[in-house]
Amino acid sequence: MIGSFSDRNDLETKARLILDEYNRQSSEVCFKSASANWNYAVNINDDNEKIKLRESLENVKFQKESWKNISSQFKTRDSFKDAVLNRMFQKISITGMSAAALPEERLKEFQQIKSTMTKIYSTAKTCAYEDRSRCNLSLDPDVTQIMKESRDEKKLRHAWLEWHDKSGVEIRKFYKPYVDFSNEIARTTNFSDAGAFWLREYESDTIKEDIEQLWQTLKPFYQQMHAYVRAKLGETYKDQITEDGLIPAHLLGNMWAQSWEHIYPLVVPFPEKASIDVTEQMKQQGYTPLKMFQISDEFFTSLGLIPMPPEFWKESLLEKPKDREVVCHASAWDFCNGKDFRIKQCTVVTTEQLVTVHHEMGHVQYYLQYKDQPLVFRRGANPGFHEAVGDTLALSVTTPKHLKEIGLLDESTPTDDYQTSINFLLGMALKKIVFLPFGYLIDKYRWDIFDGTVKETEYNAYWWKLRKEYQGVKPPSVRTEEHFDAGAKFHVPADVEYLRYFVSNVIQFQFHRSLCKEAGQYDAQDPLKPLHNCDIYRSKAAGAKLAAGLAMGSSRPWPEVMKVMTGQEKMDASAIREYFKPLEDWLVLENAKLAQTPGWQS
Ligand code: X8Z
Ligand code: ZN
Repeated sequence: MIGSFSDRNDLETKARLILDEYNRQSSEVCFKSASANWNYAVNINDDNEKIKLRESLENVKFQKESWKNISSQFKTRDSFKDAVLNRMFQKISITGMSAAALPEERLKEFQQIKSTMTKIYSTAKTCAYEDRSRCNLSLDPDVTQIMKESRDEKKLRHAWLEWHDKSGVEIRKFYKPYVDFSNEIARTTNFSDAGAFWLREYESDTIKEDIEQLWQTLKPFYQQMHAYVRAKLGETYKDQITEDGLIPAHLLGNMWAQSWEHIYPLVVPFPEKASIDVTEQMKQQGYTPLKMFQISDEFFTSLGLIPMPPEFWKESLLEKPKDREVVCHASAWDFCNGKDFRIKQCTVVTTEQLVTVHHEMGHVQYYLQYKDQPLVFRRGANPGFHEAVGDTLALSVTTPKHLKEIGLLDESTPTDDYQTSINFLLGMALKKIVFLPFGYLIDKYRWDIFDGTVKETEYNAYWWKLRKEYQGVKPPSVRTEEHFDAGAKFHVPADVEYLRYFVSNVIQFQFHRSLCKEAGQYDAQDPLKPLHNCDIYRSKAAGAKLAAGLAMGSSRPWPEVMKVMTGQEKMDASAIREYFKPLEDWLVLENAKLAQTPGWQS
């Protein structure tokens, strides 16, 4: 007995040594591959693409070899006494097995397919509505701006169709091979398909059911928003709203109809009351992208969180360069060396992008908080946690109270009255509530492709089936199987799981509620301290609570991390419902007045 006990201790000591070495080496390999990826993303050209592909191949090879080596020494990998060791082994084994799934030549092919899809997406150009021979419009900022600002139905339709033709259509032929490769890797790693492989990060057998239940809880509210916006849009676009009750997807201020905040002026409940779009103020005050990041950094540090290091300010790319192609879709980078952290964002000076700045800074804050964990644990507790950090802070930043505090809203603007609150909450719901069905359907779509339910011949029909069913939107004209409209959304060609954003949209309100309590800014019993008015600015107590969860990385299952941050162990919709309660009540009455029945024919 004693002998076997000490054998086990010896084994654990040996395992720790081996993992330390693995950790050191894999951080180096990760640094090299992240650097090559970065160089390509900020300067798309053939040479940089080659280097990027070479380095990512090296990374995969390293993972494969390491796992071969480690697994040959430890047959007993699930039976260490130390739960942390077991967890590390389990994570490395998945990385190792998936790295070994494809022979080198096929792996190269897979990497190339993914790279080509992102390149098509990031470099696509569309032709102008006014002059069809001028074909130099990029998604960021040109087409995005048209979708946001134009109220000319024909121009919007043109921009929408152009983008879907120049991105999605071109990407379509690569998607089926991508699906097959992804599934092959997942299956060799003992998952049923690539959808199940993605979902492993939520560490729950009931994740799909849990998400469906959250959606069912929030769906009636979404339908009220949909009905109200549809009625209001009917006033601007008279012949566009028809019997079926579906809203044409090109009229909602955003290419994917995933956030409707830009049509706020068309749907504002009380136009004579204050609005919280402070874009004009930012411009008047000479805001620059850099200033937006500084403002965000100041908010983080006011909570006692970690300031961005000098390397961040030196190396980040905060504006779109004029002389080369870049991947404009915003992202935050961890170079795995504990020193280099960067953001890449083609920032424009708007309120919406101020929120995106906080979103990205939230990712970097997470990286900074868990930088001393072993590499395998330098991840979000689950992918939704990573997306939720910056958004949680932004819930405070965009309150009228805070905007006044930082001088973006005039002190004398009345903001505490009922009507202004409804305006404010409607603006927030145009982002947060409206996003939910979109955040859900992107992966529902891909799960059903990965598991074989949906065939290649139905890729586009199924996309629109879900868009109609969940979002209640329809395309501006007939779509066919020549099109691939899902491919016109970044995360599909870029191979990025999307459920994370749905999860984030729910849990960020749980985080907000908990931090607001901690900051003494919210009291469920006190009508003068509603959740939507809370600003945690300068609360060291709130910051400490957040940091305690972030610093854990993925070293523990996420319910434990959530418990540290909120006292709750489950995702639940009560916080988001509570935040929006006055608006939901108002919408029900308003829709009745407008004789609007929520719902549509899908
Ligand atoms: O992709 C992003 C971030 C980078 S993680 C800019 N977001 C999703 C999107 O743009 O579709 C943030 C909100 C949802
Ligand atoms: Zn993000």
